[in-house]
Amino acid sequence: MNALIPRPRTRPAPGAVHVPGWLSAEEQRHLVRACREWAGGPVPIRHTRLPRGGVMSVRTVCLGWHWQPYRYTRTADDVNGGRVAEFPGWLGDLGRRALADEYEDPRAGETYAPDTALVNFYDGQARMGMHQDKDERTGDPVVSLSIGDTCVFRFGNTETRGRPYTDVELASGDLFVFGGPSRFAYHGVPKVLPGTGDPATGLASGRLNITLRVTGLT
Ligand SMILES: O=C(O)CCC(=O)C(=O)O
Repeated sequence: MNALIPRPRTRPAPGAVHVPGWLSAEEQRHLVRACREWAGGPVPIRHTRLPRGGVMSVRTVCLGWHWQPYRYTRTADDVNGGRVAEFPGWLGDLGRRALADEYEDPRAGETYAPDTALVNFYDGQARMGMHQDKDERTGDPVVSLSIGDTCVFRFGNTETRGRPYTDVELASGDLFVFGGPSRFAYHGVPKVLPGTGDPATGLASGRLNITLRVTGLT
């Protein structure tokens, strides 16, 4: 990714927006430090087991609520039975700022109250298949932050895993928000481009993705 060539904001579908270079270098470093701490527990980062016996190539740790296919719980019964780390207030502030920027309206994020985050780590081989984020009980937007190696993010439609879809390169610092008519669109990560991240973020290799969501659970 050539940092000298500005990448424009795009809207791959109604309700979906990609904002390149949204996080500052310091925010990226701060998030990498925080992710490292979350990865250590109380519920450690793990490859999620799927009900049919498969194992995801991505490693995930959750905040606020623990996600396992296909539900949220307070305790990580598929890992160590522990309660996941609290969802920090500052991460909610970041989510509200993301929505305000997405809509280019300072008030747009005021009522956004994410209560869970899924922190995904991809090594160079990891992938994520096309899926919908639909275990939340609200239609509030998903805010997605990327750090480290660039990936190909496939953003599709709400009906099928197949076409039409748009492939978007998500680089370090990029923001992607999907809400409104795109909230339940299929999406996935078919490819990570190893060696494209900047080790100055604190991540020597691989890719971090953090998605903020509103579960609607109490
Ligand atoms: O890594 C990404 O950009 C997407 C992550 C994702 O789709 C998910 O956590 O559900």
